[in-house]
Amino acid sequence: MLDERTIGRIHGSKENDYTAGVICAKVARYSERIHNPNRLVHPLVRKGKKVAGEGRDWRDASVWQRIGWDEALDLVAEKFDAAEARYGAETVWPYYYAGTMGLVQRDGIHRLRHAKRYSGEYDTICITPAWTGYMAGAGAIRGADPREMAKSDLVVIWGTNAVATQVNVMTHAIRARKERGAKIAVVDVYRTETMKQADIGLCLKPGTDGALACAVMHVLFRDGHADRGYLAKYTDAPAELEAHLATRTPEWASAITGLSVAEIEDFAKAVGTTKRTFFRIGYGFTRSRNGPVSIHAVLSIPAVSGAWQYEGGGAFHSNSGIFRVNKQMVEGSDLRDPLVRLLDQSRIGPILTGDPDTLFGGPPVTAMLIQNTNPVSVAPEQHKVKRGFAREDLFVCVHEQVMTDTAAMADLILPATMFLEHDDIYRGGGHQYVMLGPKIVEPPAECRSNHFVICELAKRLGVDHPGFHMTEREHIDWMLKNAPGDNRITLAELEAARWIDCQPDFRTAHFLDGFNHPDGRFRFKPDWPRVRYGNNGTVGAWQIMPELPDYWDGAIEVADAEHPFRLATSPARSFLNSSFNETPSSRAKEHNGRPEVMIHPEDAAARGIVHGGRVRLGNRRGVVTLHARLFDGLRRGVLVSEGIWPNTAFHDGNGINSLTGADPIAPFGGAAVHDNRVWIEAVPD
Ligand SMILES: Nc1nc2c(c(=O)[nH]1)N[C@H]1C(S)=C(S)[C@@H](COP(=O)(O)OP(=O)(O)OC[C@H]3O[C@@H](n4cnc5c(=O)[nH]c(N)nc54)[C@H](O)[C@@H]3O)O[C@H]1N2
Ligand SMILES: Nc1nc2c(c(=O)[nH]1)N[C@H]1C(S)=C(S)[C@@H](COP(=O)(O)OP(=O)(O)OC[C@H]3O[C@@H](n4cnc5c(=O)[nH]c(N)nc54)[C@H](O)[C@@H]3O)O[C@H]1N2
Ligand SMILES: [Mo]
Repeated sequence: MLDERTIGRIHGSKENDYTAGVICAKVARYSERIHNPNRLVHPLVRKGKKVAGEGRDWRDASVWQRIGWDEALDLVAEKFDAAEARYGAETVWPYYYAGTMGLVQRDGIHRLRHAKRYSGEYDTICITPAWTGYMAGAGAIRGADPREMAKSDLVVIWGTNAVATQVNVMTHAIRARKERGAKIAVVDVYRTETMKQADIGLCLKPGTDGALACAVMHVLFRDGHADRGYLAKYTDAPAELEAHLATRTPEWASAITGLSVAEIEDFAKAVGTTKRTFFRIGYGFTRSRNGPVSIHAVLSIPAVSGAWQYEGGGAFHSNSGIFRVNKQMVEGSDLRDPLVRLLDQSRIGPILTGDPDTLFGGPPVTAMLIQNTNPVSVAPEQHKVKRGFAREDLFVCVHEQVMTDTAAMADLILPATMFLEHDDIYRGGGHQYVMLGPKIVEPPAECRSNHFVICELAKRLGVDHPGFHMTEREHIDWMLKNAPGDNRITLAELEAARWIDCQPDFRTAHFLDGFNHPDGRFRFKPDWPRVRYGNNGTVGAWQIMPELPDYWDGAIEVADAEHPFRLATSPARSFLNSSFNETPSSRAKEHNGRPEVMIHPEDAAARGIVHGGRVRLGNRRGVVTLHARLFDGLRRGVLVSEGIWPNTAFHDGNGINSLTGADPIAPFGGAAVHDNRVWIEAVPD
């Protein structure tokens, strides 16, 4: 902190034994984001009609007009009440996501939603496919202590580009290599920065992870590396699994994944002969139409090898299941009416364009409040999303920090605080700490917190709840004091400790007293429709899902004659989804400061595509124009475009999600953003 309004460089704390002083490339440059001259600092109301691609400059007086906070909040209340009077409360859809992961600022929007019986949001865009598949096997979203990676002899980083998205994984994996000579294996669809650091790099065809996992298990059974004692004690159907895997040979998997038989055999041998094998399982490979099946297949490997029994062995995906905080007050969940519809977050395009399947027979959405998310950029089927936001009969209030693609389509913009300008509490995802994120500096000009907006709107909309009268700090204290179990603490105690370690003991974390199902057994045969995660009534296609771990080919978009390529839209190292893509130095660090698509040089040559040349990608959902980057670190027939760039960074204003689909992933929904078949062609400059 330089003065009460200015921060200096952000550092990681060396005293935190998970992050160990390491901070990611994005947040290290946070001062540039917080003190960005283009930051939104005043409420703004739109003057004229909504035109896609316009309104990106908040100083543009032909589009935006400054208004006071009171007037702005009155306007929201007036529009929401008018919409409700016409169509009923479910016509209002408060829409949010995890731009901030603080529990007060992120989740307070639900208090207003429940108090008013506005439409609910079924959150599917990120974790749903992964958690469904993980839950199906283990019955809980937790695993071995992530710090144990440092005590492993083989760290398998599967479907995550940890160097970019979760850099602290590398700290522990590399410690294991230095201190114990551990090997690092990486499974991805291209040679990422993470794979470049690996001893074993497995570059497979997108969506084929289930086949690799099955072949590994085939070899474990075949070569006597399956732990039969463990299987008998801890799993549901080992004999059926073994019989089923008889045909899932390395040759079979080689034809599907594109990996050689030797690569598969060697990897399986390493897993089979290394008791302390730690599977660090990411999200990337679950963003496919067979994602839940694939992650369940991967999670089945340590249940066959018995790696869970050893320190430094087992699996970890997310620790979200270990934290004990009580969100009832902040979310106002006591006011929730279970009969109110839940609209699917990922299907915002079909929803706003009136697809009856997505509205559950209820009214159209005609009013929205948006906090912490940028759907015009990040949501699939972008053409529909844009058409929806262009509707003149839809009133949209966007509460934002910077001028995003979504804010540019709003009727009203409210300026938001950043995380160093408000108090909040955070739970880890990749680690085991609950942390306090106190306010450090004063916000600029007229920026206000999410909590302020929600409480002020409640007043104007005539609803009440104790949560609307509490400060952020009172909410944090309440969440901690009313936590379930006997680990209750106070805000003062958290403040003194700075972070609280919630990691369960070794036996619990490694499921040595049983997996979290009634019979205590890991499920090789999931009861898909009854998996206890994410089922909000949109159960689909479970009847045709494989019964046992498998490669589910019928689900994904396999290439065809018209669309000979498979496209993954992987993360950029310097952006966090669409956050930071407005920060000049973050943009400059990504390739040539412009969106690009990586293509194998032989595929490029066959199509007259040159390095740096302009290309068009397309499918039935849309067309995107960007630049080619020739790269031999991916397979022929595969394309990778890193980062969610602003739509305006593309030649024709169509962002990468113009190509992705909003059809739900079975069984409980999700966005298959890495599962796209496309064509590609060179465009004359
Ligand atoms: N720098 C940066 N960090 C981030 C984010 C970001 O956008 N940028 N996003 C944050 C968020 S919200 C999340 S949820 C996490 C997500 O972080 P991750 O768990 O890393 O998930 P993804 O970013 O979706 O993709 C990870 C990798 O999966 C690969 N992949 C795609 N399809 C397949 C496949 O079929 N098989 C295999 N094996 N791999 C595949 C991609 O190429 C990519 O390298 O990261 C968080 N951290
Ligand atoms: N093609 C493709 N699409 C993807 C993905 C992909 O890998 N490929 N990844 C998907 C994933 S995993 C996710 S999680 C989603 C995420 O997508 P989003 O939830 O939209 O996340 P961001 O794009 O980072 O945008 C969050 C916004 O919240 C704002 N914000 C941050 N803090 C606050 C705050 O305290 N108050 C307010 N009012 N605003 C705040 C930021 O300025 C930012 O504009 O995108 C998904 N879309
Ligand atoms: Mo995410």
